[in-house]
Amino acid sequence: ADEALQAHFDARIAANQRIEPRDWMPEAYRRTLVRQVSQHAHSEIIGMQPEGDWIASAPSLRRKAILLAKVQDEAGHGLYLYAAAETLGVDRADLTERLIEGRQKYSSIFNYPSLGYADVGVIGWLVDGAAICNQVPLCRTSYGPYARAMVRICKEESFHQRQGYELLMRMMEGTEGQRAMVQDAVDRWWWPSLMMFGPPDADSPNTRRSMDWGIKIDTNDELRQKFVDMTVPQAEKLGVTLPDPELSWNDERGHYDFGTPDWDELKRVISGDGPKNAERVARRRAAHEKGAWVREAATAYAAKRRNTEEV
Ligand code: FAQ
Repeated sequence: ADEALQAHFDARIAANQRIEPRDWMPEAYRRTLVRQVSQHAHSEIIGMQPEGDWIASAPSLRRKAILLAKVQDEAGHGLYLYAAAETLGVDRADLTERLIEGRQKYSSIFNYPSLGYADVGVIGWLVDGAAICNQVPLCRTSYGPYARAMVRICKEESFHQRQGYELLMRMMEGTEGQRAMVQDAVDRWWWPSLMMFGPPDADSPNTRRSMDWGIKIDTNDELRQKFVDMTVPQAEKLGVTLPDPELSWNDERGHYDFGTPDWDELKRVISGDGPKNAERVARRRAAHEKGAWVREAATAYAAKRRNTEEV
């Protein structure tokens, strides 16, 4: 019977049909999705911190309203993705435990500090830009709930990217000092943004199988190239220099050539030893512990309502 189920699953993947929560799926497919979707959810939640640090010191009421809305969107994306993960038979509370105990990963990018307000713009431009590049193809991923979550998230993400770019355009019209702040932030975030796409293909243990299953649509290097090609003209228009002397248009390939990211740095950051790993996880843990009374109250209220309804 298992063979028939497997054959049915393989045929659906081959025909580009979606797998839904109640469909039979191989255990390894389910586990891979739990891993990717929960890491993605954790990234959104931890990803609130670098920008969240600037809400209280936004330079104007308008910028504060924009930033608050963006960070709230990230919380929404996280919750949306936890809900998608739960359709795979895992529990959100358990996933949060795994995150704050350091047993599950989240994106390396959020382990770098945001040192000035220009960082808010650069995170929107480069980090959300990289996120869109990675996530637009995932709207066609084979697992239904993840694909549908991506459609909605991408719409908001492209708005986030534009708000970042608009903020930087305004700063570039400002003083010499403001332009220097933008350039400094670009210098610090460029290479970590390229690392968001993961290790090079030759060193990516999961890509092959995830592509066979239709979970991933493109390889890490393909998406990284797409991001570079899309971003270089934006940098030119903005008037900033990307910190890579090897960056140049290659007519033969029809793509930009670019330098090699520091893969040892990516390994260090992924394994917990980045500039801000300890602080990000500690803060998430503290917020979770501080919120215990809310969860208890909500659970007690739900139980009370159930009892009243029964009577
Ligand atoms: N950071 O074999 P692969 C956002 C791990 S966007 C940390 O290539 P895979 C929006 C990988 O998990 C950011 N870990 O793995 C936002 C694996 O470890 P494991 C979130 C990384 O899965 C913007 C190992 O290395 N986006 O949050 C990283 O096939 C602004 C080997 O790697 C997503 O999660 C990394 N950069 O490909 C929010 C997108 N790269 O689990 C706030 C969905 C690799 O075996 C503000 N995810 N690893 O122990 C994906 O597309 C894939 O999971 C990849 C990795 C491409 C990230």
